[in-house]
Amino acid sequence: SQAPVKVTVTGAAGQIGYALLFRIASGQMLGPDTPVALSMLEIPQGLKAAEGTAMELQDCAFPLLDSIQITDDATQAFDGTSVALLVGARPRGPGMERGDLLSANGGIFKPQGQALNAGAADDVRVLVVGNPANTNALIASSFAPDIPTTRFSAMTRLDHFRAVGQVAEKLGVPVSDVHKITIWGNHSATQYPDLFHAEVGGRSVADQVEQEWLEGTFIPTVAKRGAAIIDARGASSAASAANAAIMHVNTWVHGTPEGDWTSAAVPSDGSYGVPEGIFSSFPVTASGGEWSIVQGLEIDDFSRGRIDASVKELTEERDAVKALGLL
Ligand code: NAX
Repeated sequence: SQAPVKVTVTGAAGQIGYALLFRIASGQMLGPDTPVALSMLEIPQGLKAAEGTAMELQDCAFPLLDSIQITDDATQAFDGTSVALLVGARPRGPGMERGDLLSANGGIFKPQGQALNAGAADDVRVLVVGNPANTNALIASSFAPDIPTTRFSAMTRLDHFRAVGQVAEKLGVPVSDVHKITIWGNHSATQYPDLFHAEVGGRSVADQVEQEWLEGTFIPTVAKRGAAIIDARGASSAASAANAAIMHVNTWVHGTPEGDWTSAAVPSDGSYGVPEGIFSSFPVTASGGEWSIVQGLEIDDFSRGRIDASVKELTEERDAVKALGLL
């Protein structure tokens, strides 16, 4: 049978980590034929809770779970890893300015990038979930010069699924009928969920909904969904975020279905006027373990303005981390 694949989860004792680890260990991420050697990276205060989660993982007796490592040492955690899920991040505290937030996260994603560079497996794939996810991916990848930049991506799949859910509800169709949804830009409130290229029943979704719903309800509902969940649940999205991470890696490894695409924040190659090098969300397909940005979509003025606004935020974040010496 296949050799175990090392999968590293950072922030393993957090709430997304708790929802994520059991699904990885059960085979839902890499498939039913791939044994997993799990590594859980935490800060020292998180280690005890991580041990508790590891006890529960053991108590599931997952046939695919080969081993569990728990550590607060990034070098150990990333040594030989093939899939790294960077979930642990510094949340914005009260009164914290954006510069402070970027700087605090630079203090996490710089050493993690360096540790990945030093020890990750040749086939490593890195997904950044921890916010600000796009810019954290940029920082980590810039400190991992020996790993191709395209092996890093940041998560907008949750935003993508949120958009799918809203469209399915609006049109009264199953989610499986909704295709070619795109999230453009930053995983933040400026993100642009695009319905002009989305299809239901072979027809543009934008043609099947009122412009007023699209602009006044759909876009803000998707962009502010995270805040609505916090308001209702008293805690931020966790199981849905973990699901999106599982599906992101699953798609990256196993590919997108013929005739459809998904959304992920990948390093821009200049496509659609997005400055090269920044991690921006695009319509993407995956094949052979590589993302490709879907080319040739027509972008009308409405979409252009929305994409540009979100990309502007990303270039500002890039410039801010550059000024902090993090690039
Ligand atoms: P929690 O606060 O529950 O967990 C974070 C965990 O990370 C904690 O256990 C903490 O000890 C650990 N940690 C902090 N610094 C670390 C480091 N240097 N190395 C290892 N572990 C470290 O947060 P949770 O709800 O799990 O969210 C995690 C991150 O995901 C946050 O940054 C959050 O903003 C982000 N999200 C991103 C989403 C996306 O779509 N890209 C959606 C969901 C989520 O909001």
